[in-house]
Amino acid sequence: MMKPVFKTALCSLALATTLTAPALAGADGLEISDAQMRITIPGRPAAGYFTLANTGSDTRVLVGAASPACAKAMLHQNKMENGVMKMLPAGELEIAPGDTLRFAPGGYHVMCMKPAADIRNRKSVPVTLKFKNGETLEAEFSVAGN
Ligand SMILES: [Cu+2]
Repeated sequence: MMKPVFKTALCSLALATTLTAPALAGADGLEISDAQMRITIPGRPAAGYFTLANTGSDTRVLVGAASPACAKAMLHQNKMENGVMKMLPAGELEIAPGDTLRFAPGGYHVMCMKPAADIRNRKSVPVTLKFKNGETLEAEFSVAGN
């Protein structure tokens, strides 16, 4: 497993060592691994990271996320602009057959607004990834940083 090398405000916490979570349900030809929800301090958004491989024969387009553990979940991207780290909506993310999309500190993340009050006490939370063709992929994201 590759470890992210970026440092941002959201990723200053130690990495959990066991991050692999099997997909619970979903879409053929999509394999999610290393799914984690990283929490920082209470009241701040949590950040979801994962690796998503397209092992199917069609291009998939990731368009959104949802979780009962977040008041709202959004796909975001960190971008360095003029020396300042900015956060932008990720938009639609295409994954061609054979390609892997990585959400990792310093790049893409699932922004989990208003995480559930008890998230710190939970081992994992379910997150549903949404695709343009209407498919969804639900996976358990292990809670890291607590
Ligand atoms: Cu964000």
